[in-house]
Amino acid sequence: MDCIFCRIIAGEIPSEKVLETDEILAFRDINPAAPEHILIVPKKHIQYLEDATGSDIEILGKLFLTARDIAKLLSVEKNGYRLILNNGKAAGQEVFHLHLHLLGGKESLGPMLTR
Ligand code: DGP
Repeated sequence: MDCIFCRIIAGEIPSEKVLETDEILAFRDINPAAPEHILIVPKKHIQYLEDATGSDIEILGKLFLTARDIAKLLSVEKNGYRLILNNGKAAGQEVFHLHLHLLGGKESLGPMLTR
């Protein structure tokens, strides 16, 4: 298995878990960009959004609902938080296993990178 997130999900590499369900594992990013920086990862290996199919609609929805639950768990939902999905090289995707980043825990997360 050469996917680092698959190895974390399998328990071969330790991680600081925040929430786990049958289908999703959420754990702290090793290199946090904010006080709360959580990676929300489907246990199913999906490399890019382009690889997701109609049968993945439920898991994609659950990623967002889990992000919402984690925001509440970490008490960042009132101040606000940012969700990021880096898809592909130009976006800086480093781990080729689809995941959401949840960033929060500071007053301002800064401007969004839209250009
Ligand atoms: P991305 O650029 O969206 O593919 O982000 C991948 C993130 O994964 C990056 O912020 C660092 C994090 N990461 C990489 N390897 C590990 C690891 O072994 N453990 C944890 N907790 N995070 C990792």
